[in-house]
Amino acid sequence: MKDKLQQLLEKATQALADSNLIDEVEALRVRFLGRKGEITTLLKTLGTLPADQRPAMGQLANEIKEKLHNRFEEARQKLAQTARQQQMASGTIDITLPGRQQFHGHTHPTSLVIDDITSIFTRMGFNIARGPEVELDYYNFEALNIPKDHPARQMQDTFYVSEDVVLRTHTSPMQIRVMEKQEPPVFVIVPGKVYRCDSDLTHTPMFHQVEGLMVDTRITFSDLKGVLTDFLHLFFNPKVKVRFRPSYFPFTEPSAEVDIACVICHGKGCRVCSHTGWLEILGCGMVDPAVYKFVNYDPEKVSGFAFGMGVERLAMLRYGIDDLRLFFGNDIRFLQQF
Ligand code: 2U9
Repeated sequence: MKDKLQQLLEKATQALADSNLIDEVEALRVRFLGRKGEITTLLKTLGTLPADQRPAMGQLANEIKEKLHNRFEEARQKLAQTARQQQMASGTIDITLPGRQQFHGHTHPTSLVIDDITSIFTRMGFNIARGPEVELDYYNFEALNIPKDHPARQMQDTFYVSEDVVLRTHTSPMQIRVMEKQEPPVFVIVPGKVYRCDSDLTHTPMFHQVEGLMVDTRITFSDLKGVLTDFLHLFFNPKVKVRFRPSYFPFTEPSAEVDIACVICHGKGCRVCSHTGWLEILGCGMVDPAVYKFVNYDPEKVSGFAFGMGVERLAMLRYGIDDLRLFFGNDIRFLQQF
């Protein structure tokens, strides 16, 4: 066995000397030292030797294995170093090449506008509330004074999850949830995603809204006009003309829509304002007393106003974006501009 071990050592050393590729060295290591390698196989017969010879032979075998292991490692390192040197000398690594460019993310214009709106209202003293996008019919419609036969509930507008669960069509259900939990005064704004079964050039099935609610004793329509006029002056510019037009919503009475003088033509009339000189910006009104009944507020004691606005529309007017689809394309060339 001693002779066989010596022969294997010599055979392996010779083979190693003849190979000058890393892969060859690895193959040799497996051939001699691997689990089924020649030396390993020989050592398995150690048990057949007379007991008094086994310790000395075991020791010799270990010495030879270690010696070989070191030789393989040495050869591998030497070849790796030579390969590296050759690669550097042949210039395949160009250390003057600029590194890969890092792409930074950009805040989406929708988020920028939501941040701006919420910042204006929080500075006025409003709190921010967020809530579920999958809502009970009760919170999305019933408690907002939208009865079962109201047009806003028809299938073409609402994504129904089941008979009494919907994707919220506005963020208003969250204001109901806030009032259920809290006594007046309530100063809250609710930004978030809303869903409507509607899709064309100017409508997407999901869009963003910011809605607001101010309820306390003695809140009047003057408060509504003051807060919303201040908001529009802060969001667009301090000089922009604002007008209130009567309107109708099931959850507010009286209701109004608010226009600003067209930011493109400044009232002269253009394509963006359909030649009216005005742009519709938000809807609002005094909360209908019927709504207070659902949250156990006493309409004789409290009053308040609510408003809602579409974020994408505001972002289009602020940044002069003329195609709604750009908001949902995730094109980095578009997003990088904000
Ligand atoms: C409660 C009571 C009343 C929220 C309101 C509007 C008017 C409105 C639209 C603007 C453009 C929706 O995104 S849009 O299509 N919203 O016109 N929203 S009043 O009224 C409320 C909300 C909650 C409890």
